[in-house]
Amino acid sequence: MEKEKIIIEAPFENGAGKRGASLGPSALYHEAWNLQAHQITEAAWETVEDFNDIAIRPVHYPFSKHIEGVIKATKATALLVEKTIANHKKPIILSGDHSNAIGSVTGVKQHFPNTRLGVIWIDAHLDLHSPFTTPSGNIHGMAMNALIGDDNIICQKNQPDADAIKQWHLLKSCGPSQITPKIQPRDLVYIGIRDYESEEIQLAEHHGIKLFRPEVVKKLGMNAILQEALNYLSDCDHLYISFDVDSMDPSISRGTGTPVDDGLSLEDAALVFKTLLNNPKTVAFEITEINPLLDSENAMAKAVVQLLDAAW
Ligand SMILES: [Mn+2]
Repeated sequence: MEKEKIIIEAPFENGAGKRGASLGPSALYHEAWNLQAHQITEAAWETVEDFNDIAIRPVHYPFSKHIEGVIKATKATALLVEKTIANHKKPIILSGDHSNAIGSVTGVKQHFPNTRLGVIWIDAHLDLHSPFTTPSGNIHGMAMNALIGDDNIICQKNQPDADAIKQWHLLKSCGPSQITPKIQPRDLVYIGIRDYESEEIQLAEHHGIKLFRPEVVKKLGMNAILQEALNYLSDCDHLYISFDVDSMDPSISRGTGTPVDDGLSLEDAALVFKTLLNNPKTVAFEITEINPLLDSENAMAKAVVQLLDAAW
């Protein structure tokens, strides 16, 4: 029998450079209500405490901005995700920015510390920067790096101070049993990648990480790509799926912090949801980076409601 789905709102957004992603989950709820997507509105919704800092104040760590908040949000999200899985439910995490994935994956690892966890990361970006390589200091671009736990010192450009490095190590080892790394690079598959810095792709190539760019998806078809990804991860006991809406083409909507041209189509995204949401190995499914402040007519949230409702 399929597990009951629980929606977890994780509103942290200070991992992004722009404001507004914390409103993504409520924008989605609003559209689910408008479109009478009852499976979504009638599901149980739980909310992680809001650790966003809305005050304009000096940034303590220029290469890991708002990491204090990221750590708090990571711990709180991990607890709720862990509890949900322990209750035999399947969490659908609607998160603000992509740094929340650190918390969700931490929660999954807390519950299954000794099993092999695979990740399918559908995104325009690799999110493989570390404080040592980041050009922006925004932690949403470091989420996967924190999970595989490779600082990429070979490509070091920045000189974070000792305190910043300590905070970064705290983030990577978050969770009561401080498991790090959370993910092995061989257990990771990217889909939709098309925008990254050289330090990130060097790290991905160094670890031989499997990745599918949109041209390949177009050529072989999303069905074949998803089957190949599942096949590649067939030795993993569980799967964590992270769907960043910027994996899709900006023609679908611009309602996200960092839209990138030539992305996945809505049909491709529908196949991702249909194939992976109810896959028996999927223990948690995250949807992230919906930013209604950057949108018009809430188009991105509408599109995501349709994707989620059709696959539910
Ligand atoms: Mn991302």
